[in-house]
Amino acid sequence: MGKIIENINSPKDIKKLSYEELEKLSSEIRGFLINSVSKTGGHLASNLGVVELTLALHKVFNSPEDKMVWDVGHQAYVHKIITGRKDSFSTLRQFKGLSGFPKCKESVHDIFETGHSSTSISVGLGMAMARDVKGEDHSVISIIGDGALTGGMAFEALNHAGHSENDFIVILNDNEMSISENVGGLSKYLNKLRTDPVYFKVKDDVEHILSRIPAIGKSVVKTTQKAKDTIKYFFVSGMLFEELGFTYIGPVDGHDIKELTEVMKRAKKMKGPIIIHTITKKGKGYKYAERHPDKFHGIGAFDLKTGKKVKSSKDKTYSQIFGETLMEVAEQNPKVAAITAAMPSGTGLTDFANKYSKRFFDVGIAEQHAVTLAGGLASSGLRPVFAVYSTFLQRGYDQVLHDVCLQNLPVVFCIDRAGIVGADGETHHGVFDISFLSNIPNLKIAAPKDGYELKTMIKYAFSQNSPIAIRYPRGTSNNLGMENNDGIYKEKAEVIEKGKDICIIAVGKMVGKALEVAKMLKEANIQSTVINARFIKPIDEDTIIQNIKDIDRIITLEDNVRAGGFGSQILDMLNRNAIKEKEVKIFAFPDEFIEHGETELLFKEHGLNAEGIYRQVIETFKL
Ligand SMILES: Cc1ncc(C[n+]2csc(CCOP(=O)(O)OP(=O)(O)O)c2C)c(N)n1
Repeated sequence: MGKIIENINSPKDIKKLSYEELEKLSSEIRGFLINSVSKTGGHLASNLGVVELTLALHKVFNSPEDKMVWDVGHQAYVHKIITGRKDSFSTLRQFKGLSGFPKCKESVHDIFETGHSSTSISVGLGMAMARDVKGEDHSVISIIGDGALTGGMAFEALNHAGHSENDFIVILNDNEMSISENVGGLSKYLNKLRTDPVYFKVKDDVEHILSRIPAIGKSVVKTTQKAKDTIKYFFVSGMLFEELGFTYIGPVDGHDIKELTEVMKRAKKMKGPIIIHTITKKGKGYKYAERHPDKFHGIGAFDLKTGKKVKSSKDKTYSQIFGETLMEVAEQNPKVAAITAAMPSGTGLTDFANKYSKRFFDVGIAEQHAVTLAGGLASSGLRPVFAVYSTFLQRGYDQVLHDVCLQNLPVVFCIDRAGIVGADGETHHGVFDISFLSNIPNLKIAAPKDGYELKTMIKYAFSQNSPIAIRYPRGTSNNLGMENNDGIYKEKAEVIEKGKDICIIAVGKMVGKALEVAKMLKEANIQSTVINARFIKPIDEDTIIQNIKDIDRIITLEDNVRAGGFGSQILDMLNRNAIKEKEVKIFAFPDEFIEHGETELLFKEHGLNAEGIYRQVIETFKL
């Protein structure tokens, strides 16, 4: 017998299948996912956990008329497989290939774009409200994980939705995991719902339940006894979601397609906001992912048989260097505390969390809270560092400004994954932080050219008594071999090479590229001055002005967008200092969202690789 998956090209193909066939399809999809992601890399564990859930959704609801909104969107692979994209999976997360997140341009079944967490309830409620304003008739279902539910936006939306009259379904996919183990009071509460027998008690108030089901309500109430047998999920008075105004259904076994389907069918007919609490296992069906769901949350290509990563570099990542340096700093200073928003391992904080558990705070996916918490800690004499990916700090912008910088509090922001991040794409590139942080008074911003410099910058940061951000990229640190970093404590730029024809001023990772460009120029008999800015704020004006005095051509290199970036600040510096008659060319990412793909490829695509920069320098300056 052929495989069922081979004939699945649209949600219509799911509807015809029996429960037994759907179960068989679930295991085929798991096989497909494991095999495919082992080659391309991707978010494996989360997707293995939602196979039955996604099949049940597409069996009961009619996408795209009914709207399915995936939170974060990293778990939408099964949805992609079912909605006609199975054959593109070999291109997953590659340049011009299938995105790892919902993308409207890919399919009519992807109805809202995501990548950052905790947005789905707001989006879904908005869609339900729009439907009702327009007098349309369809379902809206938001699918949110227990990790994503720790985000403030999700609470704000629950609070609003619970008191709206709109029919709207939230499916809570509870696997007890964020990337790492989930944290917080809500997580404990969900655990109680899952395991405490009190909550399993069948409430006698069947009439109440049934009255919420229009059309069939009254007649079924008459056969209460029968209904008691068929309706297994009941409202528990006094429980959180009910108090908020939701009808709670659960907990439901998220791997039992029949059970899921029945519950969804019922929810589809019910009025008002409904929350279905499903219990799933992250990584289900692949033993390595079940054992280490955190490692298989997002993984590069791996060996199917051993579960081991195919590419593993011996060089240290910037995150590791951050983690190690923080251990040194924390050992000497008991006031140093570390905060993460659900990313302890990604940001390099695992050792700190183990050794200094009292001064380590995982706040859940709550970047806004994390920043203000840091403000509170700092105002009370601790020395907090918030280690966060650049893209997720976007969530905490006002908090950085209002709760930290306004009061000049000594919070260290270690901004990981700054610049281009590669396969996660548009929603994850950290190409805005220079722009959105540079305009905040009191905040200093530094960017190391390599891992060695990062180490010194972290130590310098803790010697300051004001807020400071250090931005560094994803991946391994390319130690450039210049190990005299004394200038960092004086906030000085570093002049690496001196030449008369052109001055290259670069920040962070781009210093490596500046050196490559300088080498290529030298081969063409063009001599470069190369300056590693080190500080984006305050810019070391003295060093830069001194070194551009006799050079007419300047280029700036950054892995940030052009608007409000480092280059525009150099122009501003020239303007403020009334320095005229210099020809300046800014190399930065354009005013557009950068798609997904391998990092170096994206640099090349935007003319920001060494060859591209060299070529444009020759053209621009007619050298
Ligand atoms: C604002 C924001 N912060 C952090 C992340 C990184 N992140 C991606 S998925 C995830 C965990 C999500 O957990 P959950 O919602 O339970 O989904 P699961 O993967 O367990 O299915 C985190 C922290 C993010 N996407 N968005």
